[in-house]
Amino acid sequence: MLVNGKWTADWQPVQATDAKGGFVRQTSGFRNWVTVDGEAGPTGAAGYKAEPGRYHLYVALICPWASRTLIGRKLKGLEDVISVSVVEPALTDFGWSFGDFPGADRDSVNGASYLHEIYTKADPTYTGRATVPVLWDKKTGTMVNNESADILRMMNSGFGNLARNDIDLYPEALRDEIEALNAEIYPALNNGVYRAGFATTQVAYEEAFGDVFRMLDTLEARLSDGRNYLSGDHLTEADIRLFVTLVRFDAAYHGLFKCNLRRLADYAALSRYMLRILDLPGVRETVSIPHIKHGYYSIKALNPTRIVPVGPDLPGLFPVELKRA
Ligand SMILES: N[C@@H](CCC(=O)N[C@@H](CS)C(=O)NCC(=O)O)C(=O)O
Repeated sequence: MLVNGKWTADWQPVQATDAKGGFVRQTSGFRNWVTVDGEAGPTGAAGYKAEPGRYHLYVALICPWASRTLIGRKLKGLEDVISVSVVEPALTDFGWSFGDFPGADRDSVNGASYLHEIYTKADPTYTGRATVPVLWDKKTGTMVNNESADILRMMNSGFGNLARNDIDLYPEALRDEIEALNAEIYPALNNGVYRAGFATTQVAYEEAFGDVFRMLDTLEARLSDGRNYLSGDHLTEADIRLFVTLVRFDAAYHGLFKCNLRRLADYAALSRYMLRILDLPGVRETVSIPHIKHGYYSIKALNPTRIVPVGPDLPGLFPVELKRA
């Protein structure tokens, strides 16, 4: 991580832990908003007006939080408005890097080798982890926001007529329900799998494991009444936030993070729901199982040999055939 703008050598993938050995995720440091007129958003300062070609998104395809924003960009038709750079799937000792892994990019905007350089360009004394996603302003040469929940919301409504407005991921009438879903699904499932994977005590692991599967059971029951999405027939941000975890579940969380009571494939309604969202226009292009597997299985603390598993076979998502001997 960065301490006063300097990269520290004792980088730890397991991040911070609480008194019980549970994983604690860092809060985001840049919270400005892109708005139609450049006024300040719910947090942060004014000055980030929606303009075509002005903003750039730094993402990792392994990362579920970054993937929320990639999906938002596709669904809202913002591909020509916001450019993207994809980092290498494996976290290095210097954090996220730019390189030549298939599907990864070099940094065409700032010419950086590592993502932390982008953070210190925005704030030379930055202290914190250099996380993705990052929304970057090419005009003023600084970071607008590094919190995926904010970025997804500003993609939904901050770009005015530059975005498709026939899709509303945060409709007024569903806001209370969306907030309630997010408040349940984030700690128990989106972050729950990380709490299981990065737990440093048996107690913390088992607590997270229980949260993950109780939440999956609850969601399976909710989706078993024939509805297409969490709130019925209207796709919302809550669906995107759930999807990014489901699509990684069998490839990464079931094995590496020891969330192995059941596979996503064992949940019929959740599996259909995941494939339904995967098939929405543009969404499949945001999902890379090779990045996801290489990324997660390169976490040395959890997988010292860094061997990437060949399976599982994921029909409709990433079919794997056994090679002939
Ligand atoms: N609050 C952030 C969390 C993002 C986050 O934790 N990203 C991870 C990848 S999934 C990261 O970049 N980790 C690098 C590190 O911790 O050094 C968000 O939702 O945008």
